This record gives sequence, C-alpha cells and structure tokens, in this order.
Amino acid sequence: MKTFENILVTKNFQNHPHIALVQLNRPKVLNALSTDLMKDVIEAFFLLEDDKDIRVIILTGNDRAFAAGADIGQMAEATPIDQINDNRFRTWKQLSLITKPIIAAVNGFALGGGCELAMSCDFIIAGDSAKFGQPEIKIGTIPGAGGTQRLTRAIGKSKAMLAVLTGEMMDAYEAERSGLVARVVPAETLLQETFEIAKIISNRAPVAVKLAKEAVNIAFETALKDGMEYERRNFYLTFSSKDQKEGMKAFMEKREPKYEGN
Ligand code: CO8
Repeated sequence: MKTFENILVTKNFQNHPHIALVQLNRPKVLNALSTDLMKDVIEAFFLLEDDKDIRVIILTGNDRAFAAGADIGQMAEATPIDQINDNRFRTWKQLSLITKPIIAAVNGFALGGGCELAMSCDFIIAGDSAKFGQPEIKIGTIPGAGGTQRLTRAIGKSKAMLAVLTGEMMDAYEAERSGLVARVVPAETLLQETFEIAKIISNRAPVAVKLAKEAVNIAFETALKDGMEYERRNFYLTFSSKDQKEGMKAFMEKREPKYEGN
C-alpha cells in the first residue's frame, strides 16, 4: 500500500484480510483537515475501494482528536474566490462515491470539518471521551461540509440549532442519545470494539452490504443535495465578512475575537 504524508493506512488491520484502517495523522494540529490531508484520505479510500480483498474501512484519529476541523491557518485569509478555485469541496464530495462501508472510530475532538467528516462516514462509534461540535460560529463562519445539513438530519432541528448557533460541544453520551453516534465504548477499547463490528460486517455478503449502504443513504439523503449547495454558498459568503477574518486571526493569535457585525 502506498504511504501518505498526512495519514497512515493499514491494509490488513489486525491481520484481518478484509479490514483496512485509515488513521488521520497530523497530531500537532489535532488532525486539522488541510486540503492535502483530505486529498490523501480520498486517494486512500479509492485505493481500498478498488482492492477486491477489502470489505470494510475504519477511519480514526488519535486519543486526543479525531479531527479538530478544517485547517484554520489555511483558511483564515482566504477569499470566497480562493475557496472556489481551491476546489476542496470536490474532494469532500468524492467521499460519497465510496461503496464499501466506512466506520468512523472517534476519540477526542470531532469538531467542525472533523464532525462533518465523521458524519460523512456510514456510522460513528465513539470512545467515551469523544466530543462533537460545529464551533465555526465562534470563528465567524458557519459549517461548510454538511454540518447544518447532516447534523440536523441526525439529531433534529432543535439540538442542531443549539450546537450550530452556540458552537458548544456535546459529549459522547449526548451524541449517542441524540442519534449522532451509533454506540459509545470505553476510549481505551475504541479500536478493538470498532474492529469487532467491522468483522461482523465483513462476514456479510459484500454485494448486499453495498446495496444496503446505498439504500440507507438514499433514504437519508433525499433533498440533501439542495441543502448542501445552499450551505456552501453561505459558507463562502462568510468569507466576505470582516468578522470571519477577525475570528480566525484571533484564534491564531490566541486571543478573544472582537466582532463588529460586518
Ligand atoms: N486548524 C488549525 N490548527 C488547529 C486547529 C484547526 N482547526 N485546531 C487546533 N489546532 C492547533 C492549535 O492551533 C494548536 O497549535 P499550536 O500548538 O501550534 O499552538 C494545536 O492544534 C493544539 O490545539 P490547542 O492548543 O488549541 O489545544 P486545546 O486542547 O487547548 O484546545 C480545541 C482544543 C478546543 C479543539 C481547540 O484547538 C480549538 O478550538 N480548535 C479549533 C476548533 C474549530 O474551530 N474547528 C472548526 C474549524 S472551521 C471548519 O472546520 C470549517 C469546515 C468547513 C469545511 C471545509 C471544507 C473544505
């Protein structure tokens, strides 16, 4: 298997011929999702998709973070046009082309784009220390890769509004009660427990698994496309505000932001 700069890929995870592990690997920045990291994830997913032996993919981070969001340093000075030209959303969109099951195994922070990436997987198993949130509002922008759409469908309008408008995190148990997370397990055994679930799926008929995944997604995603387009334009729009520049600058300068409403 090819080696990547921003992720670690283990093809026969725990010597299992049908299970692969993809681990986000930018620990110094809590696995912030740079453009290059997301490209690595997609490339690895497509290699595993084409690998006839692999039946289930597990996506994980480390004990401290699954991923703390898009890379703020990379975005802070971006204009809406920079973002359109960078075409990062094309990479994100390709996640939906993977037909094999992808399980997100989440310990630590899954915030912003990190929460959106976990929600883009087929289901989430969380360690009991996991924290989920869409904190974009705190840095003067809004979710841009499905946070307002997938979170609302997963946990309902009221809880999604609370999360998106306050930017506050929810713990693993609240995430499970709300339907965002399929199961909570002890943080120390997260990978082992996720592996056991992956083993069960890998013993099911692969074609049926693919068709079942597709069918559940169709139920879930009806009309999602329109919502995502709408969200993306609003996400770009926040980058024309001074408050977005201030929010991200303040984060990098480790100070409280001063918002003026423009
Ligand atoms: N981007 C870049 N660097 C980050 C990020 C990030 N999202 N998160 C953390 N880091 C860095 C910190 O700057 C710090 O670096 P350094 O050691 O050089 O100072 C290092 O990671 C460790 O972080 P902290 O010292 O802040 O660790 P704490 O334990 O004190 O705090 C938190 C952890 C609460 C997770 C805190 O780091 C935080 O609030 N991070 C930002 C969370 C956030 O706002 N995420 C949303 C980002 S915007 C987004 O995701 C929009 C997605 C749109 C989709 C894009 C599609 C293309």
